[in-house]
Amino acid sequence: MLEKLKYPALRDAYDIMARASAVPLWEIYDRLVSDQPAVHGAPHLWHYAQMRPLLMDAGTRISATEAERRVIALKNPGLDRPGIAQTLFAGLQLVMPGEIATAHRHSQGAIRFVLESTGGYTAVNGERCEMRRGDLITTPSWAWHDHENTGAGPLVWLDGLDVPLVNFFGAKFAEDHPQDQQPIDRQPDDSASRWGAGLRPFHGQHATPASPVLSYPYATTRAALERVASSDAPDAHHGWKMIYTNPLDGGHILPTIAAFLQMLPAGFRTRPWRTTEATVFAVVEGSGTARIGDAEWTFTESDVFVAPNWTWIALEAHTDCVIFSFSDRSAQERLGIWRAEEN
Ligand code: GTQ
Repeated sequence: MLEKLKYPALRDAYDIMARASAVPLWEIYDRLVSDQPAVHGAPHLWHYAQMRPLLMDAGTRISATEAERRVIALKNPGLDRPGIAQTLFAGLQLVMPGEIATAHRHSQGAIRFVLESTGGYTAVNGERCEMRRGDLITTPSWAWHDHENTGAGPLVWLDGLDVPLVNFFGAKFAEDHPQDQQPIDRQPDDSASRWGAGLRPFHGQHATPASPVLSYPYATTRAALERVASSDAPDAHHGWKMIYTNPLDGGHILPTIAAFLQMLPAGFRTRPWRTTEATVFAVVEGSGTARIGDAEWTFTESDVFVAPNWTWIALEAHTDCVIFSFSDRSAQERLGIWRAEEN
């Protein structure tokens, strides 16, 4: 615990403290309180062209039922736990044609961003949310969810979960549904109709802090972004960027996780910015260069990359780009600790 001591002459006192399960704060202060954040984990990019064959191979070797969730987790090479960042878990999930991933629920909240689909859905709280490329689906804490591929090709999406945060707090719970697939007792688009059409139910209240809208289809979000882009100049740090919102309060979609969609025109280079949140990016359309801290990669469609906390981010579009991202900003804002800096 105490290696290089500031006051080696006090070693004997520290040894006695240690036997009393105590530590001198003055020896460890800089590790606990510092003028700038420590960066957790490394910037990293996972090329979809490299990850897809690993997924498809897993698809021939283990069934979705055997695996329960056939997910290849994206592990940050700078962390010793299976997260993509200190606060976030991410993975690529595969469901093959005709397969289901059985119904369960857990206290960790999740989002799914669809990368490949010929038909399929995630069922959440009795509603089937269709999965098409670019669609965002939320599964809030403790919501029943199961997945099914109803198409002829592989169904692949990026999972984002607040697993490290929830587990850090010691609030990890899970249970299986008694049936493989939960009963469907709601129409498709039920949640969007009740909460996302500029209307809300006349009676009753939504009880949880997560958005009651479960699905944010790409057809809608892309069209919105495109319309904004046609009338506004791109922001120097973000291009055209919008935040997926909870219609109840205009806040983020989950109490822990925020999500964003941004467009960059061909040739555009963002100015650098950094924030205390860790962010995971997934490229929906186009190609370009990402500069994250000291790392630099070219990216193309379905590539995933992570920017750790307090690390400079700059994006350059080679062609017109649409980029999805999610982060722990929602949790940080609720705790009142979120900060950003622009260069
Ligand atoms: O689909 O329920 O990537 O429970 C990790 C844990 C996905 C899921 C993950 C999960 C799920």
